[in-house]
Amino acid sequence: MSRTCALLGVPIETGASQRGCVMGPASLRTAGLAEDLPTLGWQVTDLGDLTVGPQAPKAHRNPALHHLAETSAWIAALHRAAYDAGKASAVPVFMGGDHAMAAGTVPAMARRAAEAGRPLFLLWLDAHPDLHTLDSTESGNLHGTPVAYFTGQPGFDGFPALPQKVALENVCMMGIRSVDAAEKSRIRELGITVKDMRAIDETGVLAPLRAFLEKVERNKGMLHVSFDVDFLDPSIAPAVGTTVPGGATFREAHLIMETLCDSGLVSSLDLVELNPFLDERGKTAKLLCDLTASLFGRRVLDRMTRSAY
Ligand code: 6HN
Ligand code: MN
Ligand code: MN
Ligand code: MN
Repeated sequence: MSRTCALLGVPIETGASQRGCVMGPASLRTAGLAEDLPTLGWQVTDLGDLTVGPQAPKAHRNPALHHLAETSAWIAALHRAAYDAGKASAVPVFMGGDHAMAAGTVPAMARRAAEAGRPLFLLWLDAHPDLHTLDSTESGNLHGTPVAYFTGQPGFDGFPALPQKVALENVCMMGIRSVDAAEKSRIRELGITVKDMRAIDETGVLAPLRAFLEKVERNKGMLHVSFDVDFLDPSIAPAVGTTVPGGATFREAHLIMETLCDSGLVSSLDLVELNPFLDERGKTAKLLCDLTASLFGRRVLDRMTRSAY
């Protein structure tokens, strides 16, 4: 694989309840993301930030929804820009921005995979399953909806037409610990693989991750990783508007990234929900850069790869 990586900034914050994610890409750049990866042998191109202009409001029967028109415009713009970023490099990295952006990046990566004749698999690292529809969300925050959208659930009139859906059986969620009632029944009905924090407490992160990676490999899949800052414990990653106690530790998160790197399977990455307004001296941005470096090959000591996972 040619070791090329493209960074695309996606300063969307209309899907969240608190403002600040608009500064996420700038904070990741300031923390040194584009400088870290070349030291690991990657050729990095920064594609700059995507922009979306003002939108006329869109009405919806769910009165809780806010910023539907703007968020929908971001998603449509991302369907194109993320797909192009995937053409420009082996591994595009989408620097968010709130998690509504996954409704743009994931279908674009699914389309890219389909054109290569391969299925797209998705590793969702998050405290939340983000499985609401436009009707079931009570907060009205659209960052709580992307997974239901890109797996093709009904209830998304108001979002752009889905270019390519992701098969439910190709999704694996880890770190989940805050699930709304409508999401809980949807997980049960759809049969999505969800390794909640209790499961991780019981088995550690490696066993479920290896099982998932073996499935990706068996199916010759491409793998998109969607990393929500709130996957991490708030004590190490305070810069997110939706902190939930009991998240992944520093070493659990690095071990996931190191194991993903060894697999050689990751073909795209979202870094989402970083809210620099809530950070403490850049510590969360720096941690995200270090985790990304682990994913792109930083090691304490050299190791055998591939066979090791
Ligand atoms: N995220 N389930 C909650 C809601 O408002 O619908 C939280 C969503 C969090 C969104 O993790 O990107
Ligand atoms: Mn999320
Ligand atoms: Mn979350
Ligand atoms: Mn909710």
